[in-house]
Amino acid sequence: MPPDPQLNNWQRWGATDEIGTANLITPEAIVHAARLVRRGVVFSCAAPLDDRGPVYPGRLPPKHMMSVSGSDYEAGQRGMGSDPEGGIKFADDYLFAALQCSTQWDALSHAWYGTELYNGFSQREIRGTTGARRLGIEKMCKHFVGRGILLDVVRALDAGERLQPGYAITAEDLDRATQQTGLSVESGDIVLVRTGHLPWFYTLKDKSEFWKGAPGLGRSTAQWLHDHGVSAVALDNIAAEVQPAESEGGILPLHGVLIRDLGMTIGEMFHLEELAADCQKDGVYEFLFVGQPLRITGAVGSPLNPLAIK
Ligand code: UVW
Repeated sequence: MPPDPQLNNWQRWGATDEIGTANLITPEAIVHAARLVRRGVVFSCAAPLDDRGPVYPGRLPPKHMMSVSGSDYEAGQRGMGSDPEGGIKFADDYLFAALQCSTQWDALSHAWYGTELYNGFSQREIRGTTGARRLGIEKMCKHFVGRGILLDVVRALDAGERLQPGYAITAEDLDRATQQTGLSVESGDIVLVRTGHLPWFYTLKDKSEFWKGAPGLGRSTAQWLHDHGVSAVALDNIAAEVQPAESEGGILPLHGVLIRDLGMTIGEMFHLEELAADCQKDGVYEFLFVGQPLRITGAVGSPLNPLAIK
């Protein structure tokens, strides 16, 4: 997809900006979002972070490992840090995981085309040794607290349990889903788009089915997200955008437009089922959204446990 000059945020927040559309979340927007908490109910939009979930081809599944467990004590070994006098005991563990696993944010240093990242930073800023010197995920450590809005495209299109693999969500679909909420998408909103695709993975016996395609954002949604001043967009699919890509788009072309051209952070593999069921029940599709990445220096992505609070 050739770059579209209408779809570009470079220099909008200055030459040194590293947070892109997160700038759209103003203090006023955060105060407004906090006031949306009425019932005190909290929804986790995280999929389980374990080796049973989907992993993008080419990445390893996350591996959680115990270094000190109850079994060690049963076997007569004393765990690291435990009390030699027989008091306190500790269990310890490790996680070996791609930072693009499970529910994740793609940092603004995760995807680009040509030789420049968002805001014109050189691809040389992403070092093989120390990671991203610019646009690392740690720059987002206090962003993505704001008003969340769920656009349930599955429901809006009356699509049953999920959108079909390969379905490209259009700007009109987003309008329809927005209409269904009775709200409008405002500048600074964090928009969660439900496809129903991720839950399907867990029901499949033959997981290869899952990799034949995915519903997701189509080309026309980039302009829509830009026009509405969306600060971040997250979906319950593998790569946010539709797969395979629409014609002549190359692979994952929206990553280039959203991340590199607009500086918009993308969320993938969000778990939206409980939140969607609740929104359908009480008719309230807006909430306080709290979704910080881990503050990993120089990382180009991060798993997270996003919360929707109503
Ligand atoms: C790739 O990085 C290829 O995809 P994603 O951003 O969906 O993890």
